[in-house]
Amino acid sequence: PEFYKPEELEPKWQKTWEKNNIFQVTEDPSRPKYYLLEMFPYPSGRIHMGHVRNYSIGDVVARIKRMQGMNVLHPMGWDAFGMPAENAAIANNTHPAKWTYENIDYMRDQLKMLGFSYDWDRELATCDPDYYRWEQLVFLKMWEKGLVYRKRSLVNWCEKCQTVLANEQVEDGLCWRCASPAEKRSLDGYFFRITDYAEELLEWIDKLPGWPERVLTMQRNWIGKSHGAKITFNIKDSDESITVFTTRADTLFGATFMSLAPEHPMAMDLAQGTGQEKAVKEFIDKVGRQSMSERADDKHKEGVFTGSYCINPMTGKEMPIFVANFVLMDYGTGAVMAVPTHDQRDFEFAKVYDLPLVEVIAGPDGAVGVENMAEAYTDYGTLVNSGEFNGMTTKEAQKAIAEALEKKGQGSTTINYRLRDWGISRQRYWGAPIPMVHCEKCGVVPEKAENLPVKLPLDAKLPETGGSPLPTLDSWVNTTCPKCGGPARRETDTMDTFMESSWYFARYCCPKYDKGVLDPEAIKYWMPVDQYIGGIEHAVLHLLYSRFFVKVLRDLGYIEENEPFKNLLTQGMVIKDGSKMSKSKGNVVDPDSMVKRYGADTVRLFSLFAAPPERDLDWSDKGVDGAHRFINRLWRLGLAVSEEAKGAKSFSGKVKLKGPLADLHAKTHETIKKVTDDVNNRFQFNTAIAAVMELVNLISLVQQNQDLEKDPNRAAVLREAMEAAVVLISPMAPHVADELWQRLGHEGFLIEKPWPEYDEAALVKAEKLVVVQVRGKVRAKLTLPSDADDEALKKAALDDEKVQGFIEGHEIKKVIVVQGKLVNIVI
Ligand code: ANZ
Ligand code: ZN
Repeated sequence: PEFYKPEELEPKWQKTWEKNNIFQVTEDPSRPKYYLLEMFPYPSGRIHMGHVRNYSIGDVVARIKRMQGMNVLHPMGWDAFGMPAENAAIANNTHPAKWTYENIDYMRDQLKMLGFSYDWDRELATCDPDYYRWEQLVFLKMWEKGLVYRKRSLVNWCEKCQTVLANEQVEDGLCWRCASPAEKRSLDGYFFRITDYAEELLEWIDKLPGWPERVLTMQRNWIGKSHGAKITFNIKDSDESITVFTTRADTLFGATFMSLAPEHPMAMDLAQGTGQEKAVKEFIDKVGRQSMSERADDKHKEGVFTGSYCINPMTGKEMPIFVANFVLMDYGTGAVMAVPTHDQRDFEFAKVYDLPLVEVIAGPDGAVGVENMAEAYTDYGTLVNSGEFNGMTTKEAQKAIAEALEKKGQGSTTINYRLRDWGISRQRYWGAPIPMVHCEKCGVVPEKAENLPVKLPLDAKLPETGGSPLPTLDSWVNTTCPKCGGPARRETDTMDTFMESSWYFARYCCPKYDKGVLDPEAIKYWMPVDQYIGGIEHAVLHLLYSRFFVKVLRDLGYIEENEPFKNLLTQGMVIKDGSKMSKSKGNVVDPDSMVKRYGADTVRLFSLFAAPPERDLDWSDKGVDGAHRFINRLWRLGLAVSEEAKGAKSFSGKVKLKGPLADLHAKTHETIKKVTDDVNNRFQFNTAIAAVMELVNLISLVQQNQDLEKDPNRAAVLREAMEAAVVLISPMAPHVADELWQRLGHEGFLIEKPWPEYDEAALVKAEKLVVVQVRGKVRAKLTLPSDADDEALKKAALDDEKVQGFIEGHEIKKVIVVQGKLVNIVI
């Protein structure tokens, strides 16, 4: 027998596919389009199993949609800017560009080795000036439109990575990349007005039925819309006032002090002349050194009295003003009216600093009395101790109190979002330059569009200490002002790399277009992405920025779509021995060595078979062996059938079959139906593969069944079943499938063949005649499915009306089934 040799046949087919350009696509208005996209990789050096899984899932969908008659766009490229390139460059004494492009070359070969059906003609790398020049143009257009602004702000700073981190890049107070504590710094930077789009981003969440609910919820929470009120408190013995944001205006009568963020602009002023100056200054400095996680931490709630008071607009009572570390400057107004009876943080704070408690909300059991309160009552209820508002519910009072304050000019209802504007400046080298210039005379001036791209200089040498070489690179910094022509300094910050990934999917539609950001025709044809596939870890960062960016591109006239991704599939992690594969855990399985050992088809098949896409996949060597055995079996059987059915055509379905051949014919069509159902939209590749495995088992049984050797339909039925198995498995294991297809006497590539259709008539089970005897006499003849087992036969016999007439009133002693054809009832 000829052995299955993936090391020979896989490279052979990959070359043939490439030579025939079968994965290349162009816009074709006569065919429905399908845009399938997997999240592009960072060129870190090597493909890992997470990629293999992500891209295997995508490849199956791409191939099936293509076979189902769609014009499928399936591109691949590289998210190529970013810090690891700088770190690797320093460590290996090389240049980030060299490191990046070498990695790309290596990883491209790896992807090709796995046989994915990418249109490599559309490959793009975001570090290529031909890519980022258009991003720079979009930036300039956004600047013109006022969607970018510059401001000095406290930013999250990672000392280790020497860079600013976006809020989204700080997780539990730690840098998302290196997990060291995030600090704060005051820096000038560029911000995108994503908050202008908060409401629209929120509204469209309800119009994305093809996204997992989990991701939508995370985005909803991230945008964090709160209905509440702004309330203004006058400062005692002063003309000034402080405004707070509260979601609980109904508790205003219980507000007994105020808390300001340490960064609040009035914090120091309020202390002037009160004797508290030193204490307040020391406290502010101390909090400035605390990490965000310490500040958010429940155990570290602390504050200091400013020495000043404000006046409660309802009770007229004085409220001491504190500075407290748990109040954040970038939420609401940076000031909080503290209600210790109904807010737990305020309650704990009041206990420490001995501040008054006034109960204003009674629960279902009535007011409890402040002396009995062990903790704040934070639920809604009925107002007490609140003057004219007593007896109102929380809801009623929120409205009534806001209205009363509005009359006095001291408040109004408002909406607050948790979402912050997107700071995109990075003090990094390996990123897209921000196309701005600083002129002493003209200030901050945008570069002229005709001067784009502002190319990142590749002759820069990275400082050993980390950080960017750009500020000290004179040839880069010294430039002329685009406005006045005088000497000026070039911006040395680069863009957040999340910018590149926020629109790459659009550029794939026209990667070589050189007349503008996007080719309107191509964009109109391909966008939106019909199916996007990637990791859940991008639920808010990348997926929210991309949604924002498409809305910006729309408002700039580059695109008509409102949303980038119609459907989203978030695949689970690849784990081994119970934890995510990672270098630190030492449980990494390298795709290269797996492909070398088993072939790409086995690796692909296993990663699709071992779990449904959204679940975590537990890597198991036994499982890989199993997948490999299955492919070997398919191979041997495929060759045997191709030999035996050489002259035969595939079964036409026109002749009535009997016995095992009828069963195999029915099974073939059942399998086509099941696989089609499983893969279409439900992406249940694991059960689809299991169904093909069952079909292959049955083919094997029939093929070995010598009783059938004389049946004239045998070869045709075997061929029909074998061809179905090969076609159905081809999206998962394309190399072996194309080879067997050829061995079965066909030309061409399966991806170019239509997806098989099942014959409804064939699904009707083959039948057999069963004879029922009672006391040795034939009493009934039953027609039953040919695969009915002994138990089913017994039951059918005993349930039969005629038979029941003969056994009624008798005790049944025994029921014997003979050779699956005869039921003998002994009474
Ligand atoms: C008074 C009050 C009484 C509050 C009460 C709550 C309960 P969400 O729902 O997340 O929007 N707050 C406002 N600005 C803050 C800031 N910069 N830092 C920390 N906390 C701040 O939360 C809104 C509530 O969070 C506001 O309502 C305010 O406390 C607090 F019984 O005001 B509340
Ligand atoms: Zn100038």
